[in-house]
Amino acid sequence: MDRLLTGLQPSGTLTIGNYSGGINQVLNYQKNYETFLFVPDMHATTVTQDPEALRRNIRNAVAVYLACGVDVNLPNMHLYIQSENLYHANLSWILECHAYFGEMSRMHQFKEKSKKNENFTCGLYTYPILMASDILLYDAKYVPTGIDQKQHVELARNLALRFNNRYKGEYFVCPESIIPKVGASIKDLQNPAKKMSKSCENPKSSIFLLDPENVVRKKIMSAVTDSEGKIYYDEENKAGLSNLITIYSIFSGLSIEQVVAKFDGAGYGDFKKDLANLLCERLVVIQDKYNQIINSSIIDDALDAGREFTTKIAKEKYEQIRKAVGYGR
Ligand code: ATP
Ligand code: LTN
Repeated sequence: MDRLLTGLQPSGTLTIGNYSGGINQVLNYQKNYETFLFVPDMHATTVTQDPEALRRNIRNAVAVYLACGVDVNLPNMHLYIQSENLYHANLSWILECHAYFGEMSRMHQFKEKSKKNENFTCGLYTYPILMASDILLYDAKYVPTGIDQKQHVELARNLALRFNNRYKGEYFVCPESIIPKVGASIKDLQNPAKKMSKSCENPKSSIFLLDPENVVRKKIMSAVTDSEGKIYYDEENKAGLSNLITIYSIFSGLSIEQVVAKFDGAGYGDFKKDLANLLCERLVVIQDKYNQIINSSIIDDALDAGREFTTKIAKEKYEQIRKAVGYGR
């Protein structure tokens, strides 16, 4: 089985964007790949976090993965927390010493996030290297994410190739992105020029997987569209409506064309009501499961097993790399 690896930052409650780019892909692939699914808590601290809230968000994220259908009973599923395995940070340092300042300065997400706060941290700058370490430690071949992470996976590829060339060996597997054809970037409901994000300040912009039904309905009904009143897909000229069509497609399993055909001749109001019903139906099931799981031992049992398994693999890889570089005696 090839290895597939992904993680979602516990920087807040997960959104339907995170579902589309991250969780839904894991659900589609989990039976056919050896899956490494983790909570990148060290990534979350690239911006300021309240420790109690961070701890809550970590557990909450794991419960949401499971509630969505991630199956920890599969023998090929490994679920773990990044900071519980010290090798992620250790390998990251070695990779930092092989990454160039110039290439790091070109990272889109850093450029965007550093604009928000003039006191941004060095961690925000080097975080894609930690992400490369997360991937390369486990020889992951495939990395499913939304489109916003594609450039970071590209960096991981470059670092793998550079390291292999420099130390003349097949030390790292060169990873590939898997980006979904539909839903690679779910947009902000109030400003469809931006991607939906869990840490966005305007709560009307994002739908969280744990939002109550009435809140979901309100957010969908107040989502920005256009004044044409005709339902069809056009990302450029009808970004708001096209985003809602995309969300419908993801949660119904229908293609974009099928969604457009289904609502041919309908008004925006009716389409939005239907979309809200669809989302609520799916989210209620996730939330029921979430409530059953959040205080159960399933979470810790899965995380303990995941930590034990992945630490062994990471240690082996790290020792090999450390030796190649010439560290120690
Ligand atoms: P933050 O607001 O803290 O930056 P985020 O909501 O942007 O967080 P991440 O934790 O950075 O999300 O992303 C987790 C996964 O979800 C990644 O694979 C990312 O590509 C995907 N993802 C995030 N936002 C979207 C989106 N709007 N549409 C599709 N995929 C997304
Ligand atoms: N940077 C990612 C989260 C992340 C990740 C990873 C995703 C950390 N390490 C390794 C895939 C593979 C983000 O979503 N912001």
